[in-house]
Amino acid sequence: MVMEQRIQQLRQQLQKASYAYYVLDDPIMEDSIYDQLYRELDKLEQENPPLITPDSPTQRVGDKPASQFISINHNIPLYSLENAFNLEDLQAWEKRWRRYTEEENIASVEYVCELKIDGSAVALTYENGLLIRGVTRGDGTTGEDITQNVRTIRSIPLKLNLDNPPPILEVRGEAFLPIDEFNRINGEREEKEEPLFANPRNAAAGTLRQLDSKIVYQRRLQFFAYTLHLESTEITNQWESLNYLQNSGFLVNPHRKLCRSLEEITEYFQQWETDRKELPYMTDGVVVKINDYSWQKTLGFTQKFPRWAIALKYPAEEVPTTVKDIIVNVGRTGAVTPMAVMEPVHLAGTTVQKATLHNSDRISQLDIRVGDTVIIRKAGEIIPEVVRVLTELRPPNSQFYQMPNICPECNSPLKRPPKEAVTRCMNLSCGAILRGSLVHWASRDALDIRGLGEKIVILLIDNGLVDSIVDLYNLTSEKIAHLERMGDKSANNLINAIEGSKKRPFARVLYGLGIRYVGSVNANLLANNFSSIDQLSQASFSDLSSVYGVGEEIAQSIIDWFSIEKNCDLIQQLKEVGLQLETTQTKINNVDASLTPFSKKIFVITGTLPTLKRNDAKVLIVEAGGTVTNSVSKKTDYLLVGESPGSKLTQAEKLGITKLSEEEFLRFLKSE
Ligand code: 1X8
Repeated sequence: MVMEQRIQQLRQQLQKASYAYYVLDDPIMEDSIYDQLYRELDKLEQENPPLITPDSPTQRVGDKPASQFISINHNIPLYSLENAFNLEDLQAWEKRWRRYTEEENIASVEYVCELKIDGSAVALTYENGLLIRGVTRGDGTTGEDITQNVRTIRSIPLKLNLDNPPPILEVRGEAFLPIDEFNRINGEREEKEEPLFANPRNAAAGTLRQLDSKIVYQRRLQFFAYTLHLESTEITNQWESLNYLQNSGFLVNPHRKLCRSLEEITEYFQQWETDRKELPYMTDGVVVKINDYSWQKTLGFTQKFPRWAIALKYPAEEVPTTVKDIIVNVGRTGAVTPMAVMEPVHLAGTTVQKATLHNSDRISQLDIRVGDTVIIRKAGEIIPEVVRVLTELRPPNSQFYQMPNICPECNSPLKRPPKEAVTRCMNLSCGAILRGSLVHWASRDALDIRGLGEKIVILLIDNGLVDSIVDLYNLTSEKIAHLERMGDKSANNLINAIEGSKKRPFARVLYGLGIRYVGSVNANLLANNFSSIDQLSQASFSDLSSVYGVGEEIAQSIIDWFSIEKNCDLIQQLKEVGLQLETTQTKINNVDASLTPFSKKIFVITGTLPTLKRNDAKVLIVEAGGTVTNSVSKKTDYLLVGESPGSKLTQAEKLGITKLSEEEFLRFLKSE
């Protein structure tokens, strides 16, 4: 074969394989074969430099680093999008654009919904089908020429896959780093003790502005195309333009949807609120565009935004802020938790100013200091945590933080048991432990004493009225009515609420005691298996750990708890004031738990239940004599399925396990 032909053939084969791999995500060639063909092409080209063309697969990496980037004016500005945070914002947007149009017959408007990729916007220009330029968004009017770098992105075609390419075609899209790739890069940087990137978006933006395209090539950026600018075409709407981009060889996000109403948009938005967590790249919202180009033209732009599009954002789950102070909090178990006090920021729908640092190991790992800029994240539902310190922004002369070695509450020495991560105050009379124990005792899932929150607990302790849980039951309205912000009415209500707590079943009391590892589910398990506190206190390690669901750790913790005299005294006193310390049979509508349909049944829960919190569902199951486990196996009897179920559903279906919706589950519970 003539050499020129072989070169052509190699290029085509490599191009096709690369497209299959990076765009279609459906490889057609072994890596080793690709490498072999690539080397052959590279060699032929090196031997015949005049035959090298810019669209050759070997030409993705430039041979020398740029010394600087050149500013380029965008032919068409890159607008940013107006943000909406909820349905009302979306409705307001719709009202606004409708007012802009004269036509009456706009009932049949179409919207295109696309995922909003959390990356860096890039504009690409193709001349006669060849990529000639890539420019950053910059300020929207002027950006930087990063052509060398965008050429390294394998999902950007160097040559369009069109038979008759237009003289000029402009594409906008988002360059981004897949989460895996981001982690890999940060892992390497950590090893080399280089500063870490705060998130994939910063990493992508930083990478695009790398002067050395070899480094960019190693960082495997990707690109989703989402806007097409093309003169004189048959394309009349956004939906068609996305398909055109896809056919031209671009990676276009597959999760797009044509919607005909705000309800459909809301549904798409809500679906992706959970599903986006499974995506291999970061998204921060949904972009809604009016489909029809003629409508877009009619509506035009404001100073800043297109009127025909809006970004519906998901609440931020990771945000930066600065550390004003580092304090320690002593919990009801004596566990000392270091906390960062920060400049208040908006995070996942609330304003936060404290974040947990977990323990002293974590502090050393983070090397967090007062004055640092940090990234915080909502962990689960409750307290945010510090994920990362941006050491490159650290002010000079900052001090390494060391955990105190005496309790900030009671000045007794703190201890860290050899194998544990947690530092503890060992003083059982520590004020923080008393305060925490009382708040926990009164909490909803425990004795549910309405009106007894942290503030009132502190008030009672400070006034010398309460020094133990049992003291609550010796309070009278007369003793408390004179306290600050109290008054006769609140005093009476509180006393009644405390009195009412005597009716709570044994399992709740057990949970309220705050024994380590005895959460509400375990408390129910224990109460179902040991009919009184006396039985429980006398149970041996093997009695305890043989209860299904009670592990050795829990068993040991219970034994330890009862070995403390003060705790046994407390139980005695609680009995005397009239709390329920034995099972009056755990009953659901007066049925013995061992006879309910769920007795001894093993449940797994998946997805979000429409009304019940997951923990409430667990308690209901356990109260009915069942057990809840985390993973589906042959032993599982029922799968309780909520919205957006995970892989557990697939697994359960494979094993033929009975599925229950929340409604069916509740009906079942009631019917027996
Ligand atoms: C920004 C983004 C858009 C899209 C996805 N991700 C983004 N970050 C999209 O349209 N699919 S549009 C856009 C903009 O116009 N500023």
